[in-house]
Amino acid sequence: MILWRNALVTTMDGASSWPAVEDGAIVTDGASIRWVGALAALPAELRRSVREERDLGGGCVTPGLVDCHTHLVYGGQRADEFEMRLEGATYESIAKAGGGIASTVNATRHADDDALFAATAQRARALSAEGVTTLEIKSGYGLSLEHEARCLRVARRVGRELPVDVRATFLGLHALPPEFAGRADAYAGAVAAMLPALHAEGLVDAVDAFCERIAFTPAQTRRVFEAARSLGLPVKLHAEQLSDQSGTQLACEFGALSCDHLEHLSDAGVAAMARAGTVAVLLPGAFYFLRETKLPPVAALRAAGVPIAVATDHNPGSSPMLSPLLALNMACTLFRLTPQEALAGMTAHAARALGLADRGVLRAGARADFVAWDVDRPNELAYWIGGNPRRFTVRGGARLP
Ligand code: DI6
Ligand code: FE
Repeated sequence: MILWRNALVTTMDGASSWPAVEDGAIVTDGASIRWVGALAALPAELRRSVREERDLGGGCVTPGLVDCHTHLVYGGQRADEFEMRLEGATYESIAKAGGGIASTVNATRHADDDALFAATAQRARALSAEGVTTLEIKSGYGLSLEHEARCLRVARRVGRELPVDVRATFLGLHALPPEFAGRADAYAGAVAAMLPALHAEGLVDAVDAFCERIAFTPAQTRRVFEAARSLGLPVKLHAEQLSDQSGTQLACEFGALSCDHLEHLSDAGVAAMARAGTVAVLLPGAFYFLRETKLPPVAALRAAGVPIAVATDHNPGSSPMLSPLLALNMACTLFRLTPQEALAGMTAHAARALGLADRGVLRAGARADFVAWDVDRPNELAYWIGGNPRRFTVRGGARLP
């Protein structure tokens, strides 16, 4: 067993865990946490089993960050589209004119496996450099069985070759590929039909869809969700981002792990989430980058007791964000989350949004994933704009180089 000592330890395990255990310590046993608390309260018997002591450096320790919503696998980038938007084009008008997601699909299909992996790994390294230890990665820029499988294999390879745990999400219902132009219903059927093979190859941990007027209808989404349910796969949804489609209520009918974006969420949608125990994933990067003005209903979500998560939504079109700490800051400045809520949103609640009960908090029995930060108080993680105070990361009980 290893005793990690000399830090303010913020466990994120319940509301009273904020801000921190002064002079805190963590005892790890292999990949798991055996004990967390104030060093002075460490039971003598446990102390005797400690073989090694490590210094956390006197700053703050938090759970490893969980980025529960990213679109990390894609070819190319969309800086030209950013320029076009600055000249007056809108995200929706670009998408309708065949740019937007479609241009990334083209670049992704033309990138070879190694190039796709290299680009994705570089982005994953940026997230991990700011303390991310668990990462969700969606497909959604392949849009055919062959290319969606390639994207999901790249996601799995990131999990094997980089020091992050990856959850892979199939987002086949992201945009209409050119070969299905004008045939969205047929494409929804084709996406549902892709699932068994992807699942059989072990490439899918969850199924997502983009339910929006510029994307897919609730009926098309339902078709894919039914295919997911028949395979026992959990679902989540890009819901009410640009308009209210009541996709949230549909997703909650399927017991969705999370509904994400939610700027246009209605009271009925909030109530459905509360009933289903679905996590609300807020994505301030996309709100910021698209210069949205309609805020997600944070007060209503809070009042209903819906757990709120925060993620980068990294993608080339609406959130080219590679900083989880900046997402925390934006969740506070733009959405008025408290720093405690923001950090819970990228730890405990983000883990729940991925269906992972063994992480996101520091407690006995949880995975020993934590970050030592060079800050005095945990609220600083949501305070600084830029700069990276990460000192080191411990993942599965081992300090990363
Ligand atoms: N919502 C988004 O904001 C991203 N995907 C989605 O479903 C945008 C993806 C892109 O523009 O490439
Ligand atoms: Fe997204």
